[in-house]
Formats: sequence, structure tokens, C-alpha cells
Amino acid sequence: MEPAEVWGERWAAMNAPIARQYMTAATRSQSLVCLAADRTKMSDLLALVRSVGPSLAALKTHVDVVEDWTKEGWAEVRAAADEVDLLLFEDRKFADIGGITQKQMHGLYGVAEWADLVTAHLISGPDIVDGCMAAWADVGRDGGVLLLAQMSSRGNLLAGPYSDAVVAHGRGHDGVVGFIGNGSRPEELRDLRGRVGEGRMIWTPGVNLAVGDGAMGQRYGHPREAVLAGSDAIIVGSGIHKAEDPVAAAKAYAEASWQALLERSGA
Ligand code: 5BU
Repeated sequence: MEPAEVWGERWAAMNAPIARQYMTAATRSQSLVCLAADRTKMSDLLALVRSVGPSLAALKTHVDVVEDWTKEGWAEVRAAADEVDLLLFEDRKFADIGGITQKQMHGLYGVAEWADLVTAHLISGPDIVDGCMAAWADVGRDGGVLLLAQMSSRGNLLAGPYSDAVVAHGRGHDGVVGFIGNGSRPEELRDLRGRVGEGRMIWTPGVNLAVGDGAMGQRYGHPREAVLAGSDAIIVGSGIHKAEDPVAAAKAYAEASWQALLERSGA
């Protein structure tokens, strides 16, 4: 199948290379799964990525939770992602002024050198996106920002006029390839898709085949519902890495998300 066929209007409306790379990888692996590889040891993280890689469309990290992080070890994570052509997404949730964000994109972890996508809050104002883009330009790489328009956690404050302003700004900035939406509440997601339109992606955490409440205020919705409501990438952590058989679990999430995309597009 060709990406244009399954992604329909999203493909036509989005020609940013990063977005096209994601949609192509998802079509090839028949999966909309972005693995939240929340492992705290380098060897565990690498083993996980290598084992489930073929069922993924993207890989998400929290580099600062890895206890034995090294630059050399991280190059292996990047290589494992490249092997199956996955975008590497650092869920850093930047929130500072633009100039500091640019520095944070470098710093100890050198995020700009290996991440294709990062998350940012717009709470400090629109220059944060320019800070991220400037950092990628510093190292001669392309990258894209996913702005947090919603969150999956209980009691979060990303709603109403604030969320509206995030979407309004992000829709007009070339560096913003998409938004984070709440995968646990299809009705909120549908509303977000209405505000975003077709020209940006929506990636959704808070997704699990077992719907309900998770640990510490996390909430889960079903991957099929999230995709039908307008999600382009389901972010799944514990549903895969805490499963008895992560490989089988990753395949199940891939299947559920892909079938929902086919249903959504009528392909
Ligand atoms: P889980 O194990 O599937 O619950 O992991 C979810 C991941 O998505 C985890 O890495 C969170 O940091 C991330 N996340 C989230 O859960 N909710 C949000 O609103 C955002 C990110 Br933004």
C-alpha cells in the first residue's frame, strides 16, 4: 500500500520531510505505534527496541531517566532506530524561554544531535519552537516539534483557551509538525482534531488495550478509538514493555492501530 492511500488528506496536507518519513515508516510496518521505551538501563532499553522494532513506527525516549547513559551507548539506540527507519522522539517537554531551550537541546545529552522530534509546552510563549529549530540548525539537522495541546494525566491544565492558543500558534509555525493529544478521551481528541485540521499530526499517549486508570493519575483509552478520533500515532509504554511478551504485545498494538487507520481512511 502507498502512504498517500492510507493517510489520505493528512499525506496531501503535510509535506514536511519529518511527517512524510513517519507516515512512510508507519505504512511500511503497518503500525502506528510509537514505543515509549521507558527503561532505566541502557542494555534493557536497547534489547527492548531491538526486539519490538519491526512492529513500530517511531521510538520515544526520556533520555534523563536512563541511569547508566553514555554517549556511545546512545549511538547504539540511534542505530537501532535507523535500522528499521524509525524517527527518534525525545519527550523532553521543554518549557523555558527560547534561548535556554536552544541550550538545553545541546547540553549534556546533545538532544539536537540525535532526536528527530521533541515535545514542548507553549506556556513560555512561541519562541520556544524557534529555540528548538535553532538548535537543530546549529548541528545541521532537521527536526520537528510536537506541542502539548492536551495531556493524558488526570487533572492536567491543558484545556480551554490555553489549548486553543497552542493549536492556533502551532498551525502557523513550520517547525511544529504536530500536537500531543489525549489518547484516553476520544471525545477530547475528536475536538482537538477539529481545531487542528488536516495539516498537522496528532500523537497520543494514554493508550492501552486495557482501558481504564493507570498508575499515578495516568488514564488509558483504546488504540482503535484514539485512531478513529484522529490520532496519527499511538504512544504506548507499559502496554508493551510491561507485557509478559513484549513482541506479541507490540504486534497486537500495531494490528489494532493499523486496522483503525484503514477503517478511518476507507482504504
Ligand atoms: P505508559 O506506560 O503507556 O503510560 O507511558 C506513557 C508515556 O507517554 C510516558 O513516557 C509518558 O511520559 C508519556 N506521556 C504521557 O503519558 N502523557 C502525556 O500527556 C504526555 C506524555 Br505529553
